[in-house]
Amino acid sequence: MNFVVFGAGSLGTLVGGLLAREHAVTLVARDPHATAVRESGLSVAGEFDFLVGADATTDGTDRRADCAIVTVKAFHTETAARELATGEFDAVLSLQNGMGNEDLLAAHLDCPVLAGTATYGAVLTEPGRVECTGIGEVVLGARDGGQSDPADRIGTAFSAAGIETTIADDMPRRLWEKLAVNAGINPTTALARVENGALRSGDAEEIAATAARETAAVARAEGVKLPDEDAVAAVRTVAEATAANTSSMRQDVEAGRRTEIDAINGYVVARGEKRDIDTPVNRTLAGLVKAWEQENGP
Ligand code: KPL
Repeated sequence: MNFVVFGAGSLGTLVGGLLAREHAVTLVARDPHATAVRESGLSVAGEFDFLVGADATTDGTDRRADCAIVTVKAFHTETAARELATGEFDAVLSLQNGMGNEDLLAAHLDCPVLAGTATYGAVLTEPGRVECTGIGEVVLGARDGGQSDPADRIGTAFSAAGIETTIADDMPRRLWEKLAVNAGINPTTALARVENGALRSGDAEEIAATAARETAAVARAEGVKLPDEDAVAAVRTVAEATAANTSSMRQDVEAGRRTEIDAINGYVVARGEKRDIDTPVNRTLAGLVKAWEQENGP
């Protein structure tokens, strides 16, 4: 199979590198990362240790592939969708944080758009080199739930490349569960400047768990069956599996970049308001990260 990865930051580069062991992969990335990959290959370190060949470009227009994987930040989905619309793909898979990305992509594209979640820990350490700081899993399927032939094909291709992959028929619930994980882990680790593993005990664990419980309450109000215990257990599992990881939001804060707070905790607060559900911990976390963005963000 051949893949194009749109938005080869930390996670996109890791997923692209793992897939390139078995499939033809093109990364759409920024320079100098794209040039380094094209000229010297992609080095995957940490939990893995290999160098693999992959194509890389800074131009996302007019691409063709069996599958385009979207890993851009949630606030760049619209731009990515417009670029994707100039190309040809059998299917597009979103592996992004936050909610609503798949609908936005589908509004611009003719091909099937699949939903996915990835819980791998990844850090881009230098151009052409990504470190895997926690082995997680990929879950993918039809964005509205149910069976999907493209999801089966892509899931099989991911598994063939050695990526732990589940093909799911309940993606709406899985997306809310991943939202609970991100709502608990991302702002907490970004504000406290700690690794994900620091959320396994103490008050920080309770803050993350409460953010996840609030997210589950909003999910249930939206008709998605996500018990509090499942949301909290998912946070614990990911904090454990990615204990040594610097979350994507902490990476953004440390690099002085805009964060995905609006698509994560901001989304929970907004949907909660619509459903008359109080989400004080999500509101506090979102407010603090927004305050940081206003002072320090781009
Ligand atoms: O999705 C992540 C992120 O950092 O954005 C997790 C899974 C929490 C890994 O850090």
